[in-house]
Amino acid sequence: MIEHINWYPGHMKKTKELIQENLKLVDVVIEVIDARIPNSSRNPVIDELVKNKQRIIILNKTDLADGRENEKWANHFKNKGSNVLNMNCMSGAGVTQLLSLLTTIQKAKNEGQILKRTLRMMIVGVPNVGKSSLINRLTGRKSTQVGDRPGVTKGKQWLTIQNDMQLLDTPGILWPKFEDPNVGLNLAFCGSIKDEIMDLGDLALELITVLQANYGELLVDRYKIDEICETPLETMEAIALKRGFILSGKRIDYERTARAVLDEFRAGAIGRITLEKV
Ligand SMILES: Nc1nc2c(ncn2[C@@H]2O[C@H](COP(=O)(O)OP(=O)(O)O)[C@@H](O)[C@H]2O)c(=O)[nH]1
Ligand SMILES: [Mg+2]
Repeated sequence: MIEHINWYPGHMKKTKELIQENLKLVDVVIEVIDARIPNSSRNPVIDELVKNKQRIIILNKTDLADGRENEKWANHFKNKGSNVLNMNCMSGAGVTQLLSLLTTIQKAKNEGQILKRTLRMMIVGVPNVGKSSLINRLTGRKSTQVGDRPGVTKGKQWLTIQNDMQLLDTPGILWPKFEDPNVGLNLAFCGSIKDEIMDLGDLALELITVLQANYGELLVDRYKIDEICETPLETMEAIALKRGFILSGKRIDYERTARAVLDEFRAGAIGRITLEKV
């Protein structure tokens, strides 16, 4: 299903150039990824794009992901030599740590300099990982629209975070990886790919397949089903029956069931789930 999606390869070159333009202006790149899918939500050419810049990886939406897996992922990135911080933009947990890391970086940058220079940064990431939410957290303003907007604006504005620290107002929207169908599915589960271009029933079935293999008890608890069924389709039907998602003629309303499972997964209502293990 997902292989047939036309990702926006036509815009890729353009996006890359736009981000590169903006990157020239900053000292630090803050790369936001989704803690539920830390691998799939990384841009494949981010390393090449960022090259010599200092980078901080933000593992966001940690409230929706498995706590133990959050720690494992953070250690994984640390071991690879990256600055990494766990974040929850809904509660603000992690923001203080980010500010103190930025202060450390700023001090190092100005070490031995007569003129103290402003530390400038930019937030980048694939759609829906929480870039705008993080900008709002850092600036304490509601100026950045939360929700998806493509591209990087030309009329740049610098928002002051604190003394001699500035943030580019618009996040750099990176394209997701697209070569691996599993990556596509993960991004779709987490809402980084528009639902309109997929069959929701198929998508929910794929999600149930992953959930029942790894988080079966959570599904049983959430939907009060007796047990995980042999096939994901049967599990989906059991969920539909429990919820009363039945159409006239006693037909199962697959679409409504699919919508419910996807919405509830995305909202964290099924539980704290990490889809990608280290
Ligand atoms: N649960 C949870 N939701 C978040 C978090 N950060 C952002 N969101 C939500 O994720 C959605 C996308 O956020 P947004 O900031 O617009 O992402 P962007 O596309 O990367 O700019 C919004 O509904 C946010 O409220 C987080 O840490 N936890
Ligand atoms: Mg945004």
